[in-house]
Amino acid sequence: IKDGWFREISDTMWPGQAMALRVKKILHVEQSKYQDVLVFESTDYGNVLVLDNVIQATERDEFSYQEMITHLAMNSHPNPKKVLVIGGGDGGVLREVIKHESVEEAVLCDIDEAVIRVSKEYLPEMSASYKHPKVKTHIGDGFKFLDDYKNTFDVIITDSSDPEGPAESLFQKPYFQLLKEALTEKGVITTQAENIWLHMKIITDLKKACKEVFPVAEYAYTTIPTYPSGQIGFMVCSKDANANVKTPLRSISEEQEAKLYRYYNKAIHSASFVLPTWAAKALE
Ligand code: PUT
Repeated sequence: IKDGWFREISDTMWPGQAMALRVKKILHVEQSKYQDVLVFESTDYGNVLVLDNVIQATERDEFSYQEMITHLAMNSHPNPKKVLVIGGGDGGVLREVIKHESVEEAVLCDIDEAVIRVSKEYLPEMSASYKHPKVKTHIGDGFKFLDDYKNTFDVIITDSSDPEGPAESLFQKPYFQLLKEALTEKGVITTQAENIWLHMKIITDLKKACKEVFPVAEYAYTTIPTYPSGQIGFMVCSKDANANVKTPLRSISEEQEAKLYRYYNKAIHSASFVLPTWAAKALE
């Protein structure tokens, strides 16, 4: 933070560019066991969670990411009862998961208790989900956690930070193999899959790894002003070779959608898989 502005500078992940947010007040600074944790109040985007100098969530636009990463997976499964969230310590994905009445249990596994603790204090709308009776929380390594579960979860959502630091292994093939084994027969996953303008190499490697493990693996995306270049994607994969994840398998009325969601709807589910020509070619 310099001259009252937070600047998201990364010479490796987005060289030569940086999102900046004006700071009203610094709320929390901590070096946890795994990363630098910062929460500040911004002048225009509400409270902001930053890990290792990278914006993870702002109160103003988080719903775009949380809704899309969650409902693309949840609505691609016929009847999701047991759901696992890896990462996602701010609680926003959990909040979206428990909107689905079919859900009997939602488990969250995040490696860093500091993220959960500061989110409970400074991001109340996202972290309210931790109080829900269907929610269970586990602090630990997602990789190790998954190893203990076979044929257990209907949907697994990996809400990770970027592939530098604690989340690196969550972008590699052995992780997807573990996810597949932990899923039930028609299980579905979504995972954070980065930006088409900045990270095509990461995305092509990720898609290749997913395709080697899952019969269905597609890239979808959402728009979000405070992530680098305003766009972030997801890999949506299914264990069911006949699944068409581009069309929601389950849906609710438009009125119900408008009450429950601010970004997600049936039309945007399908539209989110439509890529600009150059990106579609790169991902072929
Ligand atoms: N949870 C997604 C974080 C992405 C940061 N660039």
